[in-house]
Amino acid sequence: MSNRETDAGGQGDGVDVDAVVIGAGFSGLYMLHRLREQGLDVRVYEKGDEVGGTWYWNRYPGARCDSESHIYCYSFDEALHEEWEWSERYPEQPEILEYLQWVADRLDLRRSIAFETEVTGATYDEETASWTVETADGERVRTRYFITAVGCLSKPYRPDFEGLDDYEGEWYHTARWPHEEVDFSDEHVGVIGTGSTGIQFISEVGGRAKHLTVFQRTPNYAVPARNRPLDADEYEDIRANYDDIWERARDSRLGMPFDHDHQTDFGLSDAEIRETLEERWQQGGFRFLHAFEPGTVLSDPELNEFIAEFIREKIREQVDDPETAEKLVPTDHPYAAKRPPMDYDGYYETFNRDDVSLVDVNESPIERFTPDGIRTADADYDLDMVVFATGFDAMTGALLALDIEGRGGQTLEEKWEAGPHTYLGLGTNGFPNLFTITGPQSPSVLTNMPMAIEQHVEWIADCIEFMETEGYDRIEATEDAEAQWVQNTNMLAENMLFSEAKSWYRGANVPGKTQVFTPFPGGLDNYREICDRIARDEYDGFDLGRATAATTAD
Ligand code: N01
Repeated sequence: MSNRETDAGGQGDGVDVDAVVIGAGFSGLYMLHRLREQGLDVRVYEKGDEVGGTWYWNRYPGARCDSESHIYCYSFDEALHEEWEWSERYPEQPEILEYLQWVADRLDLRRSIAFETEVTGATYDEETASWTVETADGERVRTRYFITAVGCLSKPYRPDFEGLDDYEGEWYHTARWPHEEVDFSDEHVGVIGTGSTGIQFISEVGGRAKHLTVFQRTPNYAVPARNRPLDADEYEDIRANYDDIWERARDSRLGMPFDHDHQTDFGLSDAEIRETLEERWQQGGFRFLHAFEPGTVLSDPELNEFIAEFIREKIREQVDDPETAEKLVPTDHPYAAKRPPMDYDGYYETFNRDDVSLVDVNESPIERFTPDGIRTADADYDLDMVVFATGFDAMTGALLALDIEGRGGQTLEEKWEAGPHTYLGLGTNGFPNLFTITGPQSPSVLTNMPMAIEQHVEWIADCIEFMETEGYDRIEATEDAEAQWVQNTNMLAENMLFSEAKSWYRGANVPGKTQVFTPFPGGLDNYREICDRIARDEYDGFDLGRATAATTAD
C-alpha cells in the first residue's frame, strides 16, 4: 500500500489530498485518525471553530448525553479510556466537549483540520474518479475519497411562525446556543418543544427563570436517568471490565452492554412484568428499555402498551395537579416509537412549581408571534425570551445542505427526492467514492452513537485499504443492492411500532419533508454482521473499478 502522506504539495495522481472528511465531531475525528494511520493524506473541514460536532453546537443549559458516559466514548484505543475519567454516570455537554478536545490533542488531529470552513459544494468527476470539494471561502480541493461526518442531528429545525421578525424579545434555538451565558433570572421565558432537548432544558431552567411557560405539542415518555457522580471504586470496576463491556456493546442491538431480563412477556403474570419494570425504573436510563429485549418492546403492541401504561402511572404520581398530569401523559404513540427521552432533574415535578406553567398547543395551537410574545388560539403570553427546542431536519438535512453532485450531474437532493436511498447507509448509487458515516438506512440514531460511528469508520477505512491494495480507485453501490437495502429497511420498520409515531425518525417533524423511516431498525449487531460479510465477499453489492482516465491510459 502506498504511503501518501505528503507535505503541502499535491498528490502523484492529480488529486490534492487522498480524502476529505466533513465534520470534526466523534465521527470525523476518528475517521481522520484511522486514515492517517493508513498513510493517507486527509483534510477535515469543520464549520465550527473547535472540534466537537454535536457537542460543540448543543450547549444549551441542561445539555447532557442520555448514553452512560463509560460507553459514550471511543473504544478503539485502550489508552484513551485508561487515561480519561468521567465524573458522572451521564456526561454533561462541557465534559464531552472537553473529552473530544483532549482526544484531538492526544492524537495530534488538529493539524489536519480546517476550522471555520464551511463546505458549500462537492462535484464528482467521472474521468478521474475524484471529487472537487468547494468551501465558502472559495477554496477548491480535489480528493479521491469524500467522506461525510456531519452527524444525523445537526441541521436545526425551527418552525416558521408568523411574526417572529417583529418579536421584540430574545430568542434562541437550543442547537445554536450562544457561547456566552444567558441569564434567565429576571425573565419570563417560553420554550417550544418537549423532546429530549426540551425536557433537559425545562428541568434545568424551571425555577431559574422568573417564569417558564412550556408550549407542548406531544407529551413524551420520560424515564428517570438516575444520574449520580461516578466514584473511584465504580470506575476501577469499569476499567477492569472494559474488554467485556465493549464486546457486549458491539454485539448488542442498541450498542449498549446491558442484558435484558426477559426476551418477551410470554408466560409472565402482570405482577411479574410490573416487578421487572419497577426494578428497571429504579436503575433508570436506557436500562429501563432493556427490561425486555428492546426489539420485542418495539414490535409487540401488547407488551409495549403495558410498559406505556406503567410510565403513564408514574407520570401521574409525580404531578400534583391532575389536569396538568393528564396533559403530560402520552397517549398518541407507543413507548420508544419516538426516541425515548430521559428525566434528569425531576422533569415532571417541575410542573408542580408556581413559576412553571404548561400550555397544550394541541388544544390551543400557536397562531403567531406578537412583539410581546406568543399568541395561541386561546391567549396571549408575554415573554422576554423564547427558546426553540424544536429539533432538527434529521438524518438527511445536513447531507443535502452540502450540495453534492454525483455522476452525470445528478444531485443528492434529486436522487433522494422520494426519501434517502443508500446501500447500508454507507454508499449511494450514482455517487462513487462518497462514504456517509452514520448515513440514512444505517443503525445510527437507534444506537449508542459512538458504537455505530466506530463500526462505520472502521468499515470505511478497511474498504479504502482494500481499494488501495487491489489497485481500485472507484467504488459505487449498485442500483440493485441499494434498492434491496432500502426495501429491507422499510420492511423491518413497517413490522415494528415505529410506524405508529409521527417522529423525526420518519421526517414527520419537518413540514413538506418526504416521510420515510430512515434509520436501519434491525439492530447494530445484525447490521455489523451484514457489513462484515459484504466486506469479506470483496464488497458484494458495490462496483469496484478504475477511473475512465486510468483505464484509457492502460
Ligand atoms: O427534537 P425533537 P430534540 N409547534 O424533534 C416540538 C437527540 N438528543 O432536539 O413531538 C409546537 O425530538 C415537537 O413536537 P412534536 C435525541 O436523539 C440527544 O428534543 O413534533 N411544537 C417536539 O416536542 C433526540 O430525539 C440527546 O409534536 C413543535 C419538539 O419540538 C433528538 O436529539 C439530548 C413544533 C422537538 O423534539 C432530537 O431531540 C438531546 C411546532 N410547530 C437530544 N415543531 C442525548 O442524550 C416542533 N415542535 C445525546
